[in-house]
Amino acid sequence: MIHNPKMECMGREEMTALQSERLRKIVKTCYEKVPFYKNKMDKMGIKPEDIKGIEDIHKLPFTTKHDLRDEYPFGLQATPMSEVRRIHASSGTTGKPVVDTYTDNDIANWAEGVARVMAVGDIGPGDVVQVSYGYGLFTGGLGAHDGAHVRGAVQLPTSAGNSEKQIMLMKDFQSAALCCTPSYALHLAECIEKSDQVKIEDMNLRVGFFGAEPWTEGMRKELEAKLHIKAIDIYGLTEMSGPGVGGECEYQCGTHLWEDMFYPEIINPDTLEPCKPGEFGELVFTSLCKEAMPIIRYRTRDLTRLIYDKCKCGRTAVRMDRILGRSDDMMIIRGVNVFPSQIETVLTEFPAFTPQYFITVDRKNNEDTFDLDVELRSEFFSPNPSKQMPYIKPLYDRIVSLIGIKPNIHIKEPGGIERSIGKAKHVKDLRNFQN
Ligand code: DLL
Repeated sequence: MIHNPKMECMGREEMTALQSERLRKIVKTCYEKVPFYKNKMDKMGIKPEDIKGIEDIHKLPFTTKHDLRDEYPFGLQATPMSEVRRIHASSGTTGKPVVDTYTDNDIANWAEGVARVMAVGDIGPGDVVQVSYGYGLFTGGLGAHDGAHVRGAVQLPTSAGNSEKQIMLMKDFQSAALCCTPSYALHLAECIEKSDQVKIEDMNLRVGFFGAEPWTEGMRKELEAKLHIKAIDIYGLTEMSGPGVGGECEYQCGTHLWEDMFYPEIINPDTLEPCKPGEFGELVFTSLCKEAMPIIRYRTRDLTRLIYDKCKCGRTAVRMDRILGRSDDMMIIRGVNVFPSQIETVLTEFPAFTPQYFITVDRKNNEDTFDLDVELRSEFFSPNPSKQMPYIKPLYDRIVSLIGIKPNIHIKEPGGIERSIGKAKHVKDLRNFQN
């Protein structure tokens, strides 16, 4: 079901005109109300009148996470606090959190973006939407909550954690949708499998809205098979309000971005020049409707590409490919670029392994070391190392051929790798003590 056919299926010309009108307005607001943008634009010799339409967007300055931290907490706010109704923040690994603030309209637009994704699962009145993203400063919980509200569904604010209770409520309240990180969804699926009290057949789940971290097609297959659902990818970031910047349609062939609200660009992260259509690069967003804290050309660090081909679902909103990883997640090991998601992709090719993994990178005798903890499923596990060898060898060969580095593989017992209730942590890099 399409939530907002007018916006989601708008013709390209009309969309460009709408984006242009919204861009002109947001640039004027930023210039007049946010000294940070006025200074940047003055330095570049750009005035709001120079921005005639969306085709001029490349004349505008970028905004980085670093800028947001420098302007902490409210330096980028364009409205007085009396118009702000909510504050969210995302905790980075270091330093001050990134803050976003919202007017009433901002909250309504944000909820609309999430509702568009939930409509893909036909979520509506009578459907219990179990929101197992964390509630709090993190945008996942309240974002999914408000989206379910717009769809007229029943909001079940379980928040993250307490898995046994999540499962009990999922069964007793007959939740139709589960919203959480894909890694937590997998953990819940494993708990259901192990449980003597509940079986997946007792559940009424039909769809999951999973996001907040990169995940793979293999992980999708696993979640769909274990939870008997359709697993839909939902994307977003705090700087652009939160979840619901875009989401997959029922064909699961890329994430439709809600271009009427968030204008996407793909740039080469080294040269900062636009990439050719279809080329992989860094995703950049301009929030076209945000009132409290509009952001121009935000460098997300997410690496992906845009797909402009027509989609079977009828939506014209541009699609983005799965997020390959974040440029700041990329590890360089013995000179080779490695993304954690590549390991997940390989693992899901091997039925004996769960998709759980943990990477430890270190440097010994001036050489990078790459240790990979993986988990065998209970039916394949044996504590006897010689019985593990037949599983290690093909996995090792596949990683070497695909990624080009030789891992030291360590087999853990089922459940031996720590599970997370929110975004999963997959890497410890001891070389610079930053991760
Ligand atoms: O993770 C918002 C969100 C909540 C999205 C719930 C989806 C569901 P942040 O904490 O600011 O916001 O983190 C944003 O998470 O730049 C991506 O690197 C990553 N991310 C979010 N969704 C996806 C996804 C929320 N579907 C950062 N696939 C983003 C891959 C994702 N990465």
